[in-house]
Amino acid sequence: MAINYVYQCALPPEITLGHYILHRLRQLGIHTIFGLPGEFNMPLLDKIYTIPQMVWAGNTNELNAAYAADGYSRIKRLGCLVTTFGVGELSAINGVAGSFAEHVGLIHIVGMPPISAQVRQLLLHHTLGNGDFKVFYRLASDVAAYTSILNDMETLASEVDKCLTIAFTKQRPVYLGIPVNMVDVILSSSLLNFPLNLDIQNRNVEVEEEFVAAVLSAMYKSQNPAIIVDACVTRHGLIEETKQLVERTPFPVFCTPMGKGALDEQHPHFGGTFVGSMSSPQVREVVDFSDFILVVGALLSDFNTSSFHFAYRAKNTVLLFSNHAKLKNAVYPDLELKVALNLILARLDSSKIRYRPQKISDVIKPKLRLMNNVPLRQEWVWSQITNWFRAGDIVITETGTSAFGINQSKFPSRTRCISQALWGSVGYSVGACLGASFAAREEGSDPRVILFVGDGALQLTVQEVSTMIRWGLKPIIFLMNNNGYTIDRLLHKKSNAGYHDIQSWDNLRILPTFGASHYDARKVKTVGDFLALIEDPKFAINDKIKMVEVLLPPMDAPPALMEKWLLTDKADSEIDGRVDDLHAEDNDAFITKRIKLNDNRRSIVDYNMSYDNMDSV
Ligand SMILES: Cc1ncc(C[n+]2csc(CCOP(=O)(O)OP(=O)(O)O)c2C)c(N)n1
Ligand SMILES: [Mg+2]
Repeated sequence: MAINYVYQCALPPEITLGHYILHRLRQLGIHTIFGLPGEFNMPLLDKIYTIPQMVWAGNTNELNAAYAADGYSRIKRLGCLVTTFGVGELSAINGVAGSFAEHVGLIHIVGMPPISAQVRQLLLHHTLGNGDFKVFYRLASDVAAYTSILNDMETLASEVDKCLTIAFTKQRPVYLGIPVNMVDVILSSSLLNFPLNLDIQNRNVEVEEEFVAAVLSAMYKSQNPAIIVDACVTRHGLIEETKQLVERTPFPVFCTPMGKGALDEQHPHFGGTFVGSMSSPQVREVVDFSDFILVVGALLSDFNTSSFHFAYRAKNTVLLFSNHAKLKNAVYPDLELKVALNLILARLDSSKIRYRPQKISDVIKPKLRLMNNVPLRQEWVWSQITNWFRAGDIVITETGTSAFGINQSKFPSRTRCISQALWGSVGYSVGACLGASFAAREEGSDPRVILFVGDGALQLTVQEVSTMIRWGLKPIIFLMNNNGYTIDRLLHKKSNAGYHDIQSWDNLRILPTFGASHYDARKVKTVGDFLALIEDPKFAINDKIKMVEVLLPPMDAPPALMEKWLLTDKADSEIDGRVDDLHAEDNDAFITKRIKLNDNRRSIVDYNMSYDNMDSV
């Protein structure tokens, strides 16, 4: 159906290809574009400034730009990254691969040398000097759902439309190369009056109906059902549909770490976070003994499942992946998540469900009140911060201990969560925080963007804090300072190895160093400091950029990670017998861990993690 976009925007009858691309992005609600300029993309960038609402973010490097576009996309369902040929695009490729792995919609536009230079195989700068202008395009193709170079005059507009449609509907990166001489080719603006068709194509209705009938029949019969919500629900914008599923079935529902933010965790059916064998006993009790499990938006990565340690007893497991589905052993290729979920809702007759709800135990442990002078520890910090979150927040965590800590929290309704748990590229969260902050600002309600980043991770991508300041963005950054790479210290037994150390920075000076004049920077060391912080109503307002340096012990981690450490050590000790004494006691408020190693190269770790001054309220 035609719309009157050209009239609304007072566009001339003819526009350039560059304008066409940017207007298409604008029609999808994409107003911020990330990347760096280069001579092969500047004619395109010039046009951004001519279109109302469009913003060129201008990042400090292409890797951060890719992370930012990914973070933006996780809120808006599409991100746009523009880089220059060779040097720019290769710097971005780690971030783009992350978007590919994690099903994030991204359009990566690469400004290429003019076609004439390519045909003559000139030894241009940014080439490998061998006349091969397609080498980077080929490299990109393994981490893209679709790749295209705009060099055919006949198909320019349709090719742009195809790229955007695939990126949006498949939620994967698409690579779009534009030779610089093509950017000003003239097109009819009336093409913009025909909106992109974002409906799922090539559906097989018979197969879909057969699948959904089988799913529902298993669901109706089930005595011990469970629903697990995973990462791809948010990617495909299916939060509302998932909510309906939760409302219309009485089943207990769980999220995976990557699915956090896709569910209303305050809903009475919410049972907690499912992390395979690392889940809490209450969660395992339900999930491990289910006879019907429906995983919505499945990604099932190692981190989501505690390295694939999950013991569904389900006779009937239904996995709704992004672009296909699985029922028991049968695979339904090309059955899109959106289609499958909507059809389940359309055909669901709740009166046929046999299961009668049982009480779900609360996942959050009671608050612990500690003496004010007690030094901070992760378990306590994460249990407190959960009470500080509020509806609408966008919470971002980094690969490292914070990705585990966040699973301890129970979010208020409508909290959104960003983490890159599958790809796990350290430093991602800082770029993603920039992207999410732009997306948040575009929402109008200006939700809080809260970042938890490790001291190690920050050092990889810290420059992007400067872009936040440049644009007056106001994230609240918790810098978890534990003197280096704690997660690696725990997961690898050589906890004292020098390669886990980092240069310590004067972190409170980061914001002013990057030019912030209106900011809040503080350090918290003790329980008292932290309580004062989260009880301060002024601190809770996102009126300026804030950084809180949270000082934590180098060998401390959230309980789930400590348990993983313990399990790994135990397994290792069984293999090589080098651990003389491994002993752990664990109750709610007290963990003691003692490890003696008989390897002379390592010092004895005698690590007592108990809180001496702890008393429960
Ligand atoms: C790009 C990249 N390089 C290296 C790694 C390996 N790695 C995983 S976690 C980590 C350290 C994170 O340290 P920090 O941010 O301080 O978090 P902590 O665990 O101390 O809370 C490293 C280096 C990675 N995942 N990604
Ligand atoms: Mg650290």
